[in-house]
Amino acid sequence: MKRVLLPIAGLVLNASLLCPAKMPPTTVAPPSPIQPVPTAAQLAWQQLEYYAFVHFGMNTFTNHEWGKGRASPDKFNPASLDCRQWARVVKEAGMKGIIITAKHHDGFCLWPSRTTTYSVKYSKWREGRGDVLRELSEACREYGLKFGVYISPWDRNHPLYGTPKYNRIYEEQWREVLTGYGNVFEAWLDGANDHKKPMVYDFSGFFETIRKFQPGAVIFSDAGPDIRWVGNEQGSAGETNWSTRDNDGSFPGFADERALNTGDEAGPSWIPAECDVSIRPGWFYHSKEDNKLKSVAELMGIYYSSVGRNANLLLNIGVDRRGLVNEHDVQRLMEFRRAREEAFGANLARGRVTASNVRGNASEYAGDRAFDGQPDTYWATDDGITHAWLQIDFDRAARFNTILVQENIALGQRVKKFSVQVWRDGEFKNIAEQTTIGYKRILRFPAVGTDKLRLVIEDAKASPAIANVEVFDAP
Ligand code: FUL
Repeated sequence: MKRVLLPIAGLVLNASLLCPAKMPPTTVAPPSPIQPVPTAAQLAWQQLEYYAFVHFGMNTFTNHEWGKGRASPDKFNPASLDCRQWARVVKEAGMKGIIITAKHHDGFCLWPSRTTTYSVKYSKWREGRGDVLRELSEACREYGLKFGVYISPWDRNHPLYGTPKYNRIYEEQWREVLTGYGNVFEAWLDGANDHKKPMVYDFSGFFETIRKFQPGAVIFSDAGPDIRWVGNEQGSAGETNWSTRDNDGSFPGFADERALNTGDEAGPSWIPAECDVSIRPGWFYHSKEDNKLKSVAELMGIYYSSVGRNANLLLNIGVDRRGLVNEHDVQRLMEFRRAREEAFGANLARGRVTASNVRGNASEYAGDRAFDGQPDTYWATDDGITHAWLQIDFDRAARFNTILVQENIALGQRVKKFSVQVWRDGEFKNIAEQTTIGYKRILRFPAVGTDKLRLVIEDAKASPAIANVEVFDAP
């Protein structure tokens, strides 16, 4: 049999190669984007989905969360610091990058800054010649990870803190870090301030400085400008989560947490949400918390309420006094990775795809484009069609409890309301209903067995553009 089939297959292949122009080139224009849309940097950032936060510094050695900036620099002395171990662990955990506390509120700098006498340069560690940012940025490059930095504006050590001159010191710290260590994907800052010595921060000056030295980086704070805080430290984005935001009147340290959690449907700026949450009770490593790490079930819950709700997940992990990701954290990270692989390893969405409407009846916008595994192709409807369905008739009856849906956000976030229906007893029945989709939405529901599934777009700001649909039977 084989000998007969092979030449025939070869013939078919050759024939199709000889007449590649069978399909007429389409003249159907893509849907117009609805404003606002993400910048290239925001789009690339969103695709990272999951990356690590590392709180490491003087607090690691003094057992504090908010050091006062008075501990001797000599206290900072990681005996066996190995940033390549961090990178290896993070990579194996399926995370895409690392954001490090280059300076936390205590003011201690992990690089030999010229702006202060409170840094690695003044510690005994490696006779003052160590530079954590150097090692980490190099390790990230080696392992193909993104490198990001958090520099706290609040500085409890710097003598000029509280005076306008400190704003320039802080900008200089950003300049040093953003010009000394290669590409930085995310510049992270909060609005933390000293109540006894309040500081009037020049945030627009800070943002300008960051833009000047790393124009490709996204800037995170509770008020953007590029990425917004999600409004809590539990890793939970709103069920409704717009990447659009009305940012007027908010600045770092002063923003409405409820609005940050959901975004604003009519918001004029594209500022998607990031969920920062720690795998441990605290942000810095404390050995007494070694048995208090979040369980795999808790981490999965966090994943569903962050990545599964159109936000990125910035998970903080424990680097201990040796300068290594602690064993407890390593183990939990790997268990979490396996749990995600089990949940999302086998996409069951295989079958014949139809749609209630296809843009210009063109194959390039047909329903099957949402099932082809290509993030750049998508199902789209004609202009003005904001209620439409996409149906898959499974090759084999499927049993599932999870659906993953993605919009093509390069065209803006469009869907306002959608539902999931399955064919049962001769009709389509609703099994789930939600509001926004955005870059990624994952819905869970009690397991159903069926041979037909419909994704119904109930309402949208403009004709929907659905890039991907996957279906899972997650444990
Ligand atoms: C907050 C800080 O006050 C906490 O210590 C921690 O660094 C958290 C991620 O951000 O603003």
